[in-house]
Amino acid sequence: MKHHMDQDASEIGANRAAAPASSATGSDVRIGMQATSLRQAVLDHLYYSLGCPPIVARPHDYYRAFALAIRDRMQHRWISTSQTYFDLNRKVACYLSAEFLMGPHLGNNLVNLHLEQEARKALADLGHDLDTILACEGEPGLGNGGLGRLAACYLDSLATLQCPAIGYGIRYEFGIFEQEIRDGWQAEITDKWLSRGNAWEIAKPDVCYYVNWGGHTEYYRDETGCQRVRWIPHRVVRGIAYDTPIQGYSVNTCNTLRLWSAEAVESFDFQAFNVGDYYEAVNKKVASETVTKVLYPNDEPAIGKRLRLAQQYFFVSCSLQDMLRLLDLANSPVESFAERFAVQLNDTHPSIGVAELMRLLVDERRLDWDAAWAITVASFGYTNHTLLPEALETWPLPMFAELLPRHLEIIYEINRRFLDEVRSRFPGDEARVVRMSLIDEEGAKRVRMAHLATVGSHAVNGVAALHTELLQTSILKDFHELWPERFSNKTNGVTPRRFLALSNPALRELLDHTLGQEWLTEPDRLRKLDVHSGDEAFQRDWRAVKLGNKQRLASYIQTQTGIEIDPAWLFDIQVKRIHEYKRQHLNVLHIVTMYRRLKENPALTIPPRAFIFGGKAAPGYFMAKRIIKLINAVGETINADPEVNSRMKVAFIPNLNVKNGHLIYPAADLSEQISTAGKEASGTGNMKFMLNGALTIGTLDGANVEIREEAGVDNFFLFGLTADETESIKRAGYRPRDYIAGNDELRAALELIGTGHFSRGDAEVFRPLVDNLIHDDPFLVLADYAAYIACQEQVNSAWEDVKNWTRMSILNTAGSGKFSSDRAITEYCEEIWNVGPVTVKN
Ligand code: 26Q
Repeated sequence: MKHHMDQDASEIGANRAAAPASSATGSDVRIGMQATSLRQAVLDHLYYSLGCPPIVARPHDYYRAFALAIRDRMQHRWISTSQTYFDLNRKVACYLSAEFLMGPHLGNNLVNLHLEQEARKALADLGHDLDTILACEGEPGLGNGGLGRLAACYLDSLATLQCPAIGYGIRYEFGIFEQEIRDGWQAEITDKWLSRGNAWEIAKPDVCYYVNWGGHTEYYRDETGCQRVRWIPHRVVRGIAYDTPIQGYSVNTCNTLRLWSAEAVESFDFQAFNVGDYYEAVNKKVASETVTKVLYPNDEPAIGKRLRLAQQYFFVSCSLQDMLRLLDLANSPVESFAERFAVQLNDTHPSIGVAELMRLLVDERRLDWDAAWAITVASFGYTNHTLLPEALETWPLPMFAELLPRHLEIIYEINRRFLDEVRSRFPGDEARVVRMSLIDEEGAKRVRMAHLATVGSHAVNGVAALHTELLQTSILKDFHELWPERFSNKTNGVTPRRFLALSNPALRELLDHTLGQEWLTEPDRLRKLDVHSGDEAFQRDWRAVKLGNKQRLASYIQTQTGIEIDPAWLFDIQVKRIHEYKRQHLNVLHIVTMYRRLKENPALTIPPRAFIFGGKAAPGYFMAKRIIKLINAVGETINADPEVNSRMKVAFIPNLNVKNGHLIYPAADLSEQISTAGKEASGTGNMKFMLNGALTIGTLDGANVEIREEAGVDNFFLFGLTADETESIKRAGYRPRDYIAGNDELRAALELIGTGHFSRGDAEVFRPLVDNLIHDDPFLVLADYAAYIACQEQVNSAWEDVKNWTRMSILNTAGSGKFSSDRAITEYCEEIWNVGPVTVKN
């Protein structure tokens, strides 16, 4: 190790000052931060790691060799980070998440290591362009959307803030499907993200644990005569760790993302006396390994998916066993678990951990129940991400009993003790007991995972101020009344390294030049942009940056869809999962309204706009898939109509992911955040847009409320009902027809869609959508229509005043500091985890 320590060049940031190019010898090839060393490292990896002579190497080979070279440059930081945590016995934040939507690693690691310039030089020397090489990297799509991406941003911030942390999750063999658009419909393609290898991960076959399923439990007396429980499982699988380095920005800290992959335990080398046994063994092996095969592509639970429960238990059990092993390695008593680990549950998906930790402590480590429970509650924290009742996770009791018989017993015991507490606090209130029980006894019995997570955690949080408020007054009201001190808000955040520095290099440069580089770790400094917001020269620079980003996106859209968009137009963008509550169809109603106005009055002058969409629909979500078809159908009609297509166009960007997100967020003039108030827990795309200077048109929902406060209420286009108003309208009996009767434009727009104007006369294809709006409209699209249209007219007038628009754009970036994930993580560390920073020496 010694030779690593005295490498000056490996001091992060050292290469910012132009250092003399050193000759690439010895360890330099592994850790040297200059272009010459990098160049040699790429050549070595091409040859020795990939077996690829430079003469036949293609850009993707260069990408892989280059990625390996960059991983080498994190390796000693990675090892000394773990070593430092271990030596100092520091408390570690363990972020348990069924999803991590990391995005491409290479560019981000270059930013965090300050290696971009040297990398560019090294590749240029080899005849390659850095951007071309970056474009070769696919992304590990191990998440559906917001929740998985939040986990990734939090890992970035934890490392940057030098906080001891491990991300624990699942190494799905197939991530979220790739979306193609065929004839306007979504088609799903399997995501084979591992087919060309993964340069970032290191398999740790020695870090492995057994995970049991099924079978039954037995009661027995141990040597001391104490009654204990033994779980006799029906099946066992092994979880193998795959580690990925998470390099902090401008620090030595390099944390770990540890993902578990399932392997069969049944050995293959047994003497197969007859062929039947052999094939049976193969079948078992295949069955075991399906556990981590594929990510469920829904962002809400589908009922009764046994494999999903198996996935959750699998990764949670491996992770908790790993923590206990780390404790043992440090010779720390199991009683100190809660002083060494803060375990955060990213939604209820890992909440079986509450019962699993109890099982590990009581059955395996032989602690008494009360001691084990005190440790469990002190260790866990639970983050809720939804209020939608249909999105709350529950499991049918029979399935639970079959897969996890011991855990069900433990949950019953937790429940018995918990309900005793409820009864003693609220004597005689049996209705409350029924509401709060961990078991839903109404109809077919179910285990309520949100209740388990809440009872088993010392801290429960929502993800935006409004969401936390609603959490405490709706789905977790009873729990808030019982334990108000457990609840707090932690408004989400996003990492400015990936979502500004990496994806918007032109803006980064302007900010560096105007404010100095410190804004990237102290984003409150962005406030200093206020004083420049009216400055004409600065405004010109600001607009030039935005225009460049719009050109970049326009050419991407052109290659992906064939649709040509003029970068001078207003870019109005809505990208996110397709959901009725997110109301992409409200956006479509505005488009159709503008289309109609132009058709009726061709002389109408409106500022030209590009309406840009993107997002995946869950494969089984009928309405969402129709909304995609509707967007594409309306687009096809409008884009082909010379009477309107000089003033409006519509594009649907296929396969929204982190990678093309890099092109999208920086190019927006207008960010669409138009969910029904009270339904979007927070939103994080809204923050990515704001950071990049988009203005928001939005409802008072999720973090929009705080975005509006930080941007200044005059720099935000607000419309629509509030969460309270939405509720009272529903209570009073909402009748969407009344809104149609009162608004000719709305009626006409619905009619155009419903009669097949955008579907070559096919009146059937959008019938379900239109009927649903007319007769049911559960998300109050029609109730908010008029306000939305009026607000869009304000957007138009604001856009026409270029200087004022630019000023508002600048003020949005200026106010975005709060939405850095560094701020969010600091709050988690201080208020929930009690985890503090540790300096890792080089
Ligand atoms: C659960 C059980 C079975 C199968 C799938 C699921 C499942 C998977 C993913 C349930 C939910 C999700 C994802 C939810 C999600 O992304 N929620 C979003 O979280 C963001 C981060 O807090 C918020 O900003 C968004 O408002 C919220 O919708």
